[in-house]
Amino acid sequence: MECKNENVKSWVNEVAKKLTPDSIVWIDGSESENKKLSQGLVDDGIFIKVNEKEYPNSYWCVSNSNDVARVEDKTFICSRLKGDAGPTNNWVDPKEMYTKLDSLMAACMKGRKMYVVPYLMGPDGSPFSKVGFELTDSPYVVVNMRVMARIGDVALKNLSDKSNDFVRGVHSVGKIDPANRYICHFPEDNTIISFNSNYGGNALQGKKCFALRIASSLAKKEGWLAEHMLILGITNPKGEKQYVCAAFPSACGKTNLAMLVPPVEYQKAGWKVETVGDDIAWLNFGDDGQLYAINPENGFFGVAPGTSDATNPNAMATLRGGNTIFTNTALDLDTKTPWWKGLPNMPKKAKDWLNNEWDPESGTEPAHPNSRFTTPAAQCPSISSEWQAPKGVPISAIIFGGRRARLAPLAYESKNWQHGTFIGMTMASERTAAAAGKVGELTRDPMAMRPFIGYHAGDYFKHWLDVGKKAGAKLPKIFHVNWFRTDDDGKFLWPGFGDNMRVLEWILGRVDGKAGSIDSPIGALPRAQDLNLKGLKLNDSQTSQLLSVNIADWIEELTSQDEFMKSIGDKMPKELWDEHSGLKERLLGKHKAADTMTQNAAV
Ligand code: OXD
Ligand code: MN
Repeated sequence: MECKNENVKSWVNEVAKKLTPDSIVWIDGSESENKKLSQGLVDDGIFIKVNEKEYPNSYWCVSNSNDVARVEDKTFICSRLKGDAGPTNNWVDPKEMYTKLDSLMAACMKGRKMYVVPYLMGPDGSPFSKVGFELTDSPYVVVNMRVMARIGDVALKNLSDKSNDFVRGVHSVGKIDPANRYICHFPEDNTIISFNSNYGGNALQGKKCFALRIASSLAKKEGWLAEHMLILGITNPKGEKQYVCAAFPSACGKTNLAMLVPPVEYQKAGWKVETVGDDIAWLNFGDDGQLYAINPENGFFGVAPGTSDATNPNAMATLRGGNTIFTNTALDLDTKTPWWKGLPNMPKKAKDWLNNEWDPESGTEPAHPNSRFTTPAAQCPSISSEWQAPKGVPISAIIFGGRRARLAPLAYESKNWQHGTFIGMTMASERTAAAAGKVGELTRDPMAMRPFIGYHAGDYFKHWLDVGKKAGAKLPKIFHVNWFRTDDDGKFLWPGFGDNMRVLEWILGRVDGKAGSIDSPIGALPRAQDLNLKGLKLNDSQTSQLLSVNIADWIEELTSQDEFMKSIGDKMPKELWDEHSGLKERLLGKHKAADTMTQNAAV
């Protein structure tokens, strides 16, 4: 299909004049084109085809040691006013950044092909889907974009010939020079330019750059929400199906929750869990006043370490469906299969993630901690029949979560949308050994969106409050969960994984008005009798610790919340300061009553 849109064609020519590629290749998204590009990567020594029986039509990719993750210090929101980018973003004046990039990127595609990748974020034919174009000199980006977005003809079909409503994206791997790496967003021009990185989160522009940063800014203007949330469908034994969205910072088990396998007793009783999305949700109001979510993506760019048949069989089955690209993993040379930490059978003979021969005696890890797979969502055994529904799926509950060893109870419910927004805004997680920095240190990550809010965070919180004020809105209930509470010996109290189903059941019970709870200063908590704990080996003390609020700890938490809220400045909405004061009053009231612990009444 030929692109007939003159706005697109003239922009492509303009970019080509500056970057001077040898040729321009329009991507159609076909199978034959994909084969040719993948074979080209094999011929160049960048891809190795892996074991066809284990992972059909799949490739292992050689990595670059300086290009393995998103680079927040090199990520910019270039709005005309600095105040529109706010305190959580790096900012440079757009004119200055365009000039800098023009000079840095001049003729950077000389000797290379420039691929024009038309892509669609969201299901074909959905009124909520949006079109983007990524002009890239990286065939790796093209084949990954084909998995993560709907590319080629389908995107052109969703853009009318005269439309100027598309995201303009330019990407060049340059020399993969970290000193001149830039991931730039120009929200007022719907433009993304990324240079000198080939890593997914920086280079596959449909994902974080468009579907979160640019989309969050569009969503504010247009009255919807673009969020870093998984989407899950849950069917109860009566056959009633409900959907929830959930936001978690990294290393909190988001992919596992998106592909949750319920405990056997739940399966026998008729419960069913389905995946709609694992990372991003676009939420729009339907005519009935409910929020409907679409997953703008077409695949999973999943974190491999810790993924195995034991922890996430649905993810493993998706990979075994084939058509997968493995990045930053090791390659077991005996089996010709990718390997990462958490898989059984440590390789005896392997290439490490940088394509070096790995010495099993060396004590080094052959796979990078940020090993990734890019795999088609349609292959996931738990994928929902509704995952491409053009109108999206109606959302009954929004769940925020974090990793808090002591503070947050297993689950609690907000009083209303404003209080729920406050709970999302104060989300935080403790650092694990997997990331650089001090273990246990608290990172504030509002709505799990801190690196992805494409404008001023204070305006983003205000937008959440405004969404809640929409006339006729039938809003989802908002909850907070914490799977990571530990006992005094540092052992996890909650089994997690499939057993998180028990908490989901309580959440849906609260939505339906059928499950009980007890009030606490932070929100409504489940009591032991409100949760199905059958079959779990929890003693009374463990249950009590999971389902209680330690007033003294929460009073300490207020100080850290206060610090974060002040860092947002004058744009922190008054309503959220009111919520903060309300929480303080409730906690101090309890404290004065010498009641240091709001205990689960049943224990
Ligand atoms: C991701 C991320 O890759 O959140 O999804 O960093
Ligand atoms: Mn993510």
